[in-house]
Amino acid sequence: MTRRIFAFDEGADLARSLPPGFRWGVATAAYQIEGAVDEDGRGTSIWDTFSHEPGRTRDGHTGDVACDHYHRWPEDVRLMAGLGVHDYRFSVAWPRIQPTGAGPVNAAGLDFYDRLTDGLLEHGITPNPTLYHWDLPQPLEDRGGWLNRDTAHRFAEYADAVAERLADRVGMWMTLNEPVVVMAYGYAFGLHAPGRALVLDALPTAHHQLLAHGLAVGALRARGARRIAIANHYIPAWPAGETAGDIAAAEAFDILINRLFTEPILLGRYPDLSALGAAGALAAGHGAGPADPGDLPVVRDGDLDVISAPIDALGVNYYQPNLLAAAPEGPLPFDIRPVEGRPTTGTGWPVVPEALRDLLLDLRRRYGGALPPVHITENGCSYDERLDDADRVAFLDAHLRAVREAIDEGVDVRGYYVWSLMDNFEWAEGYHPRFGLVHIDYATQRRTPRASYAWYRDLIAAHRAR
Ligand code: IFM
Repeated sequence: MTRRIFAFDEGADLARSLPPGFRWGVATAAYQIEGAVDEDGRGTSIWDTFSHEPGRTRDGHTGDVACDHYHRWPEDVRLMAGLGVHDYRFSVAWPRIQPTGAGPVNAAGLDFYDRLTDGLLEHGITPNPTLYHWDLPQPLEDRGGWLNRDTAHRFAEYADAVAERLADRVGMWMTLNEPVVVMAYGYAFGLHAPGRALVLDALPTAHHQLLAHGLAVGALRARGARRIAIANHYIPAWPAGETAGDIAAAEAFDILINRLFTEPILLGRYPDLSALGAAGALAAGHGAGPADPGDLPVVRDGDLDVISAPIDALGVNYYQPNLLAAAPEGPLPFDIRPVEGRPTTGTGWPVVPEALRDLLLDLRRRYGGALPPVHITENGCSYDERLDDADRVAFLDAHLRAVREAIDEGVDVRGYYVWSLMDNFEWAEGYHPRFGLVHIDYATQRRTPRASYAWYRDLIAAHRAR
């Protein structure tokens, strides 16, 4: 018997209450679903390297085969068509397009995304690619990865190559997925590829990713891109208690995780990093990259103008809030504590839909007229339920209601993507967490829609019919 965490009513009233033009989608990412890591000239990415190193992922899982989407994409597109979604957010694997991260384009790699794009359009689904969802070509990492400013320029070149082929058919581009996770998990704490543990010395990776975003916006516009966004990860920061220390800890976390990747883009300036003890981290001599002389500042004249080039939408990925307590002795001024008293998902994450509403209201309050329309570019949950996933239905229903409340209070939210269409490779957790509307039997690659798939399909149909 599955436990329902919220009451829900099949979603009809929810569908009726969302604005008529609201767009429905599902999201995935290349390394998490494609497999075929050695096919058609694809180069090696940092996730190939990392997942093959002993002890890096749970049970040594890798993305070598994943959901075999590279071969089975027509079936996956049919599944999306069955849902009735308007939009599909997928990511393009940089190592398929430029196997070494620079230089000549691998036509076979582009051909794959070309076929996928046309296949989506034939089913009435708008292709919305993300250019970078964490699979950096390994040769670029060997030259410093996101610590190296040059990676931003290579990214713009890659963006240009993809846009040259696809820009006539793409609805909305997303430059980067969750640059904060790349900085924190990849370079500060070594939990993700490339496995560096630099703590605050990872901060230059924030600037270089933001610069890559800005340069890519220019490259995409030059190729006639219609709409451009970035998909940022937001974690509402809740103080663990009422002490000044806990409140300051939550503020420091908020700066590092949420504001650092939003303000340069929307306001053209960095938040004050002194609360992190990192006031000079983006100045001279802080890891501007192996190719750069160490006395050059990380942030150079004109960078913020590039980074703040106008975008058409802000992508918001939301999963859970964090509780922060003061940590006077630690390398960072906060400790992350568990949020108590809430139901949790299969990955143990607290289920807090109202934090999504509050986050959207905060974005509007904070950035006012500088906030472009918002798309919820990821929201979803992992549960162990095989097919009768009532908990996932309840989760999605509650989070969509929170989005609706934010819309009712005036936030311009235009669409929502469920993470994820199907179960997939959940990074360091391997295939254990299951986030899909569609269940994958990894032994046979059989796809089976869950109850949540039917619920989402009916919700979309009810909304489209209104
Ligand atoms: O699977 C990830 C995705 O790649 C990025 N956002 C969070 C998801 C769930 O952890």
